[in-house]
Amino acid sequence: MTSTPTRSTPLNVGLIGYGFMGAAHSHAWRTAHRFFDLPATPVLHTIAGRTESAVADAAEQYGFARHTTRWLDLIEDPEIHVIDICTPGDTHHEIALAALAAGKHVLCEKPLANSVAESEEMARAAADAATRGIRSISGFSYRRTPALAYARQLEADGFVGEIRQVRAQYLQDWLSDADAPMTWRLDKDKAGSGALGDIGAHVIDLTQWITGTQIEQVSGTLATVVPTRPAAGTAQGLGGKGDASGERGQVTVDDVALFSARFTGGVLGAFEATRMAQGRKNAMRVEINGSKGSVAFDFERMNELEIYDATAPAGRQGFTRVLTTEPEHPYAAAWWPTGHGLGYEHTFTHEIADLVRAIGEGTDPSPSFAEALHVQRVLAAVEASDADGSRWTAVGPQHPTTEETTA
Ligand code: SOE
Repeated sequence: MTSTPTRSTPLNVGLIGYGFMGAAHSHAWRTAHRFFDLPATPVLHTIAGRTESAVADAAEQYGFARHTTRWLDLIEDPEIHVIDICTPGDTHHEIALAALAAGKHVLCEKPLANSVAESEEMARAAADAATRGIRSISGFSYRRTPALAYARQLEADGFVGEIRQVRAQYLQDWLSDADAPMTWRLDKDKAGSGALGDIGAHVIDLTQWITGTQIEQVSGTLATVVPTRPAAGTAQGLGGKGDASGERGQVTVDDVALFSARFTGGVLGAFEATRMAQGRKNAMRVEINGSKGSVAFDFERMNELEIYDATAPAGRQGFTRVLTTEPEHPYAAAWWPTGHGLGYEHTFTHEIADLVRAIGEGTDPSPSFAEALHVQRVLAAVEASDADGSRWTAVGPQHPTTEETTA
């Protein structure tokens, strides 16, 4: 897009990958401009995927006008303005560099890549592209959960006071069954790491974002609870059935990650990421304790934020359950009357609305690739700490914080 975009300006989207994230992002690209006043209208231009029959079905199901099995077609297509990367982490680096070099805006799913070195190169390329008006954002979509965006506002407004402690868990159970089959998320070459990078990355990003500080040191332990699994049969992203061969593949990533973190200023955080928490389906939990109060969130109750005001009269102190569906809460005014909650898919719609707005306004959206690079550094430090007997391990250089833009 060259001229100043207007609501009717088409923003042609090329999406790569048709799994769980491809579905969630496609829904968001179809929906964002219908609920938010945006400077352009996303157009589902082309979807790319490895298997002709599967990507043809996805194009039909998701609403893309075209499909291809060659992702470079999207990079080479002058009509496409945005590349949305919804593939496993081992492909992010190559696709993002090619897209940025071709002058395409980029949305890249998390984690940014499978290594610090790849992430550093992506962050450099994104910073350079930004000087040419090319926008990039990393897909830590949970920041756009109204309750979590509200928690960040409360923290920024001083509600919790001086931060005393951070506590974060991301609990899933889809791999508790030892016969749940192999998928790409269990292959280090594809995924980079297991629960640590897939779901631990979310709570690393969220706690840094909400507190406005960064993790400087970690001490971590990783475990692979189920070392082999039935070879992938119909296995998709988060489940499916193994094939009937009886073959079992080697799991090369962690099932459980536990780590302590020291934030800027010495605040300690306790982190847990696991796919073994039988009964916890998507319990992503963050609690920030401060000198004046606390905020606590559980994604399984995603329309609620628990707040504790330690400055309230002693007789009236206690956790309050705030239903974050009021017009005053971030993003909520775009949707339904008070009390009518939102879902997981809304976080992606908010993320894409903010990206489209940033492209139209010529600003850099957050989280940037630089912020995502710091998450990658934390992941690598946890792995290094685990390999070194869980010693405290320095994370490495900090990134310049960027102001959050929310709708
Ligand atoms: C699988 O653990 C997964 O799909 C993650 O990859 C997503 O980032 C998270 O939003 C839901 O769970």
